[in-house]
Amino acid sequence: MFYNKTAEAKNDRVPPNQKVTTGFPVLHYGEVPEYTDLAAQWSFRIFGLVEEEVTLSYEQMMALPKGTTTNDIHCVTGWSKLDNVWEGIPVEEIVKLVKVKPEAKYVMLHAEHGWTANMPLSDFLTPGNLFANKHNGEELTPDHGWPLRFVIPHLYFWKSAKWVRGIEFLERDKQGFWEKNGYHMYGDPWKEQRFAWD
Ligand SMILES: Nc1nc2c(c(=O)[nH]1)N[C@H]1C(S)=C(S)[C@@H](COP(=O)(O)O)O[C@H]1N2
Ligand SMILES: [Mo]
Repeated sequence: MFYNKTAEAKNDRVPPNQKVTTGFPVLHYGEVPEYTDLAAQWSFRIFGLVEEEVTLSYEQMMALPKGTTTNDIHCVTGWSKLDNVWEGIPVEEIVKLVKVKPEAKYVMLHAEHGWTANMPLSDFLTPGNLFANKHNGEELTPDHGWPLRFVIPHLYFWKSAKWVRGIEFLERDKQGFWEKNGYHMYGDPWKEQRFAWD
């Protein structure tokens, strides 16, 4: 391969062919959801391969123990944003609420408007993943996923579902929204797993 290594490419915090930005680009398909009454319009469902499914209200969700995580965002379209601090509900606090069946090996995250993102169960359960309501000390803005978004630091940022509304446990991997549109099933930024054929 012949290409000029940029300053970023030599930096071990920035995966190949990514450029660091200091802004916070907004990227998604479809409309930003609007809520006027979260008690009436919002719930969070944990379902699929669980002994008993659970649905949480916004209030119940926010009453769960909180934690923080930091990440470097790597968007598949080529921008990276370093040193983000996220606050929210750690993945283990949510998974505690259900008994996941042993045959579950994958997770599908469900977001507003039917948007989805898939990942292996073991990646979903990685400590540091969380359901965030805050970024860098501020409540999320609607375009960045308010009231709640997932954050999975080790994969391309498209797996970090904004406006997340549910977790479905699955036996077999299934394509989520961007995966059906040609994105990679896994999405490791260090291996440049951008598209299905990468
Ligand atoms: N619900 C939903 N979540 C989504 C997306 C989307 O289209 N819908 N796009 C993903 C992509 S491709 C990226 S890069 C990030 C962008 O998050 P940001 O707008 O907060 O930067 O959200 C991810 N989560
Ligand atoms: Mo993205």
